[in-house]
Amino acid sequence: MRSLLVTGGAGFIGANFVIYWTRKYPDDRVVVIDALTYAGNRANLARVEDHPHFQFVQGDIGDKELVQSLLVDGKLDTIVHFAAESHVDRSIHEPDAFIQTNVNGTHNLLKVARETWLDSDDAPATHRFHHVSTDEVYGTLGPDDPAFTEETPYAPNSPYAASKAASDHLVRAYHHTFGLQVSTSNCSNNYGPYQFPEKLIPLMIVNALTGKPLPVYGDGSNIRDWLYVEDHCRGIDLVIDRGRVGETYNIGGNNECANIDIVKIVCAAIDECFATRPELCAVFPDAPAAGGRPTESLITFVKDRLGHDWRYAINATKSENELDYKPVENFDSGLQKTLGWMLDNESWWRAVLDGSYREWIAKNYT
Ligand code: NAD
Ligand code: TDX
Repeated sequence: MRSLLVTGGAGFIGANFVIYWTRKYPDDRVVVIDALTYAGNRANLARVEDHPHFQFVQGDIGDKELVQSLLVDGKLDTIVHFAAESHVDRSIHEPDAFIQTNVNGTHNLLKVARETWLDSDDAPATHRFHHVSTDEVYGTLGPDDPAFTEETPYAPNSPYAASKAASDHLVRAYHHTFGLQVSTSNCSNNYGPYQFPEKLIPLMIVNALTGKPLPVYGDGSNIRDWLYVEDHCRGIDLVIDRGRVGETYNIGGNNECANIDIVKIVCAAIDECFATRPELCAVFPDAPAAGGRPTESLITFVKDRLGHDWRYAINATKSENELDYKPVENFDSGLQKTLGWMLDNESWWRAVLDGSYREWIAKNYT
């Protein structure tokens, strides 16, 4: 049995992970610490609020006393670290918060973990600090380059990627220097329920349903490797359970696709939903599909992202061989689940978009 501190558990992947973990390990304690930034949403955890071993704490991972009290008082033995500023475009406009949370925040967690788990007489028999990172630390690939392995040299290109790379190095250093029992996973682009609609797939779905342009950066040829969020959660579980301490594992979805093709697939899936569920026309009257027009008509090519990485691709052979990791979803099945969830949870994304979700939570969860 484990007692977990999940940082950033009210964000997209963190919330999916908490839902996954409490379902699979109902006897484990799960404490979430989340600062509830614009990307954090208590409503993402609604499904676990009544779980007997779940606790939510609003707070900053940079708050040393708070993190220390959670680890010590709760006798927690595992940290699963998701909390971060996570949107590349924001890191281009306002990088400071990325350094503060992703670098300094991670360092604060490592310091507290070291003091509590290595330097204290009261330490648990075993511990684990699992750090959730990204493929963006490896930089960008050309069309014929082999996919990123765990041995690919780091070459981060955006302030976001650089801040994640710095945090990965700190995690590695706390293992090498102090003996902290760490593991790191680097994964590709996630999609699925609860993703903040600033990222490509949920943004396209929301804009398509509300009749707004679908902004494709540059010529849309950039390639990403899409991973359904539950497959990512399963991968993290395997790393924590079976991964070797001090090691890094890549987690991918085996689904490379150009952005323009992803957007067209999303558009076609929406058209099909409206064709088979005519009641959607009244719910989303501004969607082109409600008027019988193709959703693709909303595609608009816009100015490219500064320093836009061209291609990411994950080689997950190490995780497959050592951990028996394999993604369950292909892009079609993952998109059906994601789109179905977005169609059924209009109130969630409308509340997130108009920033009124705090009032929405107060109304629904207190
Ligand atoms: P997200 O932006 O949806 O959620 C981040 C969460 O962290 C939010 O709930 C936010 O409130 C919280 N947070 C931010 N700053 C905090 C602080 N100082 N203290 C406490 N909580 C704070 O992000 P996500 O997409 O769920 O990503 C989770 C992790 O996975 C990140 O570390 C990210 O770098 C990594 N990752 C994400 C993807 C992806 O495709 N989304 C891919 C690879 C890796
Ligand atoms: O409106 C858009 N139009 C567009 O063409 C948006 C939001 C994105 N894009 C492009 C940029 C990227 O090539 O789509 C691709 C995906 O963009 P994002 O969803 O912003 O993801 P990306 O920049 O690839 O980073 C994501 O994957 C790695 C996550 O946001 C990171 O947190 C993760 O580490």
